[in-house]
Amino acid sequence: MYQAKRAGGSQVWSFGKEDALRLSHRRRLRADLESASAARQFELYYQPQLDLHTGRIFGAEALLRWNHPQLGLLTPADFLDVLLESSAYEATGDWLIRLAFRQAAKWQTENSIPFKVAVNLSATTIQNCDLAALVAEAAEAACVCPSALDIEVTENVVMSDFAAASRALSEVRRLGVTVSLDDFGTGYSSLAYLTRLPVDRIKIDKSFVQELTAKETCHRAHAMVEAMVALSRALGIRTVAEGIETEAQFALVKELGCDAVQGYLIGKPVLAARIEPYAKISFGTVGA
Ligand code: G
Ligand code: MN
Repeated sequence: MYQAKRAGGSQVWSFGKEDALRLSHRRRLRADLESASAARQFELYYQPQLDLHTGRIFGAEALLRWNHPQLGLLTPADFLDVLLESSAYEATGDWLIRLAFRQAAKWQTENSIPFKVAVNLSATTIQNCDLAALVAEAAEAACVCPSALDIEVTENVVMSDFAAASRALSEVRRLGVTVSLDDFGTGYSSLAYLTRLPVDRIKIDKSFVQELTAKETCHRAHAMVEAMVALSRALGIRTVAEGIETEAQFALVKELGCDAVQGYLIGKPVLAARIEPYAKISFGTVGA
């Protein structure tokens, strides 16, 4: 029934072998999630973010991974829908925010430079808790300034309750936290809300970056990225290009005026211990 509804409604869906497999896989993940946090199977991987004006790594995005004992390392794409329905503690913004601040504090102290950690928050976290109180308390506990945190939200998260999301995000921005709009251009992308939303950066989705270097789509993607950069600049918002995998993509987004980049070319998501050297090096030569 749900499958038929998802397909637009007013139609018939016959339940087959594949549906049974999909459902039993979901049921298994849901059951395994119950013990995953107690067993400390959740981990944060960090992917470096490079400032194109200074050539320095200024921070990293924290990405959730589930180290499943039988299925191996799972990314949110494999389990996020199940996780959002469950009460697994690690998935909550609370755990993410505290860990991000502790990690940022550690990097800042070791390297004596400002270093930001970005976290991806769900609609539930933004709407159902006192985000500003949580952020203030977690920053203090980690002995670090709230500005060490960047909160990434998708357009869909914002649009699910625009008023609640913009209120919560305005409050944390007053503390010094920055806000990034993730996967920009793939969700609702209403230009009207962009002017009203309290954001500091937009993250240009990796699909646009990939299209920049594909023959059939490069002209269209070029125009899209150029327009996103121009619009952001006019609104005082910075741009981060995601999913940079090649030198050609790096050169193009730099030429188009993006402020920062993230992607496999700069660095893959890695465990905290393996990202430490990034904080010390300058990327003046990448794409030069
Ligand atoms: O939704 P968001 O853009 O935050 O998704 C980040 C995901 O994209 C992560 O799971 C990460 O592993 C993946 N990712 C990061 N850099 C690259 C890249 O250069 N290319 C591709 N294809 N995926 C990437
Ligand atoms: Mn993100």
